[in-house]
Amino acid sequence: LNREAWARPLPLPLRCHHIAPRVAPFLHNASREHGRTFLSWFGPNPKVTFVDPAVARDVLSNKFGHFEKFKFQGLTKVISDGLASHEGERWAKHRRILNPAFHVEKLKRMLPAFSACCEELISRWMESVGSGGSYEVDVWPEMQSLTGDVISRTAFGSSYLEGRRIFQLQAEQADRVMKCIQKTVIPGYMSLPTKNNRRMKHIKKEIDSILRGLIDKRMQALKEGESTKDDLLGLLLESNMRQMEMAEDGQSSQGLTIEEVIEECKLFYFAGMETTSVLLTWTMLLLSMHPEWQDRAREEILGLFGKNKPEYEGLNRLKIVTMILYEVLRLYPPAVTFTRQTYKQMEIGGVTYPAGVMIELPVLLIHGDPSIWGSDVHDFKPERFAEGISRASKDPGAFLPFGWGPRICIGQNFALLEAKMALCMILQRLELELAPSYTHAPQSVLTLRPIHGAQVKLRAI
Ligand code: MNH
Repeated sequence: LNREAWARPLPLPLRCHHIAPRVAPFLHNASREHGRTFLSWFGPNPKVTFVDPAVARDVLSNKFGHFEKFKFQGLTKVISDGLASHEGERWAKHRRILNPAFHVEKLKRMLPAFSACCEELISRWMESVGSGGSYEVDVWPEMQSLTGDVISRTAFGSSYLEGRRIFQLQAEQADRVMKCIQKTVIPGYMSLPTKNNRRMKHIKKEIDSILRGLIDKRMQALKEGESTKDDLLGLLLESNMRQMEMAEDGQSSQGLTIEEVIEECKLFYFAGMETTSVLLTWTMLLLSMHPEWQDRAREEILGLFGKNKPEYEGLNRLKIVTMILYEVLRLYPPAVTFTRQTYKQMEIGGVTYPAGVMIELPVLLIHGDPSIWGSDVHDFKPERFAEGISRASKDPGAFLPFGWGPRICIGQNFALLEAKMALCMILQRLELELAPSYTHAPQSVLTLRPIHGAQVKLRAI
């Protein structure tokens, strides 16, 4: 793993977004040399990579239950052992409990919280900009605190402070796991008493205790007669109470244990902050690099809302902004690759694979395949989404930023709505320009991040 080489900045000017050679050099080179399907080794595991949207959909749909998520001892589970890492009945039960938290009606009711969080951020920026001036800022940490604020308020009805602390700790966990990624493949490595592992244990304890504090507060409010909030934490706790009643009656468990509730909270803090913040960051960067699209987006936004607060119906009518977000998700998918493993012997494309083979589906390469998207595949061209996702390429199912099938991202509508709200409110009041200090250095550290920051110059309009 040559992390230094990965982090080397790409040269400006940036009209071309061919980032695979830097973000995933191994995958990029292997697919050039060996084609759409190739075998490699991931620690002791054989891994087959398919740069093929049809195979990707097939594997992700998991029609015959042959695939599981790849069990990489400890990697994602360190950060959270929730919905995203469960299988079978247990997964189905958790997904059933959590789905209602993202129902359209719920999303509509979250809008005031979305706009309040954006307003706070933008007012702060406006102060720094001053009248007629400009303000240079790394928008990446700013977007992290925005999405952290949003998930804290909407899913947990809590203050931003807890979210911020949890985020810091989870980011450190992610860094530490990534730094010893090769060692963590060794069975049992995570339980050795190394300095790193001791720090990891300590972080876990602190996160758990913050979450227990949040949960206790909510439980206390319930006991004092406050009605259940129907946010994510409310649903989780309701399910926990069901669990306890059932256990008293000696029935089999229908709800979640308190440990499971805590793991789900961790997952939603992480998923809710990390992915959407990088989406918003790349969008701000790309709009700075492509001012013609920034102008078109602003024109649409001002046409629909003027300088008023965006409302739900209007946000759903945004066309240009949606096309831009899709194009950003195509070129800079926050999750660059999906992994599964065969659970039973299994045939893919005429080849039989035994159980235990790791399957890799690199979305980044699928999104960057000229035979699907055309020879302008590496250009930023939101117009390809003008007729919707299914008409954007030769293969109507080649756009997979949120995955596919039963395990498709549960938060995709939440994320898109949040991103639309934020973009509208930003572009209503500010002009974006790439700062001279910006260096283009996308790197995949769990998600696709701008590793040297996202310095943007803001100007009041
Ligand atoms: Mn999200 C699963 C991408 C925002 C919560 N998410 C996935 C998967 C992808 C993904 C890809 C499926 C991975 C796989 O099949 O291996 N998620 C995104 C992107 C964004 C995003 C690109 C934003 C942009 N995700 C969010 C938000 C939340 C969230 C916001 C929560 C508030 N995602 C999840 C959860 C899962 C998931 C939970 C696991 C679902 C499951 O396994 O059933």
